[in-house]
Amino acid sequence: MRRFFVPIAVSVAAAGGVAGYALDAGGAHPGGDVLGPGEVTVELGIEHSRFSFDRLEVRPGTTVRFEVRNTDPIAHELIVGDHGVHRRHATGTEAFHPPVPGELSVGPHEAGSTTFTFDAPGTVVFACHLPGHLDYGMVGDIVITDE
Ligand SMILES: [Cu+2]
Repeated sequence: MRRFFVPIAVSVAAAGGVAGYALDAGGAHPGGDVLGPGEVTVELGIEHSRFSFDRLEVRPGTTVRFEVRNTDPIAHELIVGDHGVHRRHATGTEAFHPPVPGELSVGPHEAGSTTFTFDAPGTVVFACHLPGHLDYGMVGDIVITDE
């Protein structure tokens, strides 16, 4: 039996060189598209303590603006970065992360955005480090392609 991942809502708006991608629940990125380079906007939903996707592919030199919408009645966060960043947050006590690129706290039923630039090919992890959330599955990969 074959399984298909169908993004529920994918919209691409090319205006001034900025592409907007809306991703919805289902765990897939839109049709295997590789985003970038340049500035792109990605909608990242959080529902039932899950991110709306767990993998994103971008080209080197892509600045992603993550529009995070938390529809849960509890707080979450988005932390994007290398292993050192995640190690620090896994044991850290910072309550809020608005000012650092790639780090965002979102309260219950709140939305926010943060921007992160992906330059070198490789894999960058994004996760929520509130207690228990990563183990529950709030983690994913952003793959920077080698092209
Ligand atoms: Cu969380």
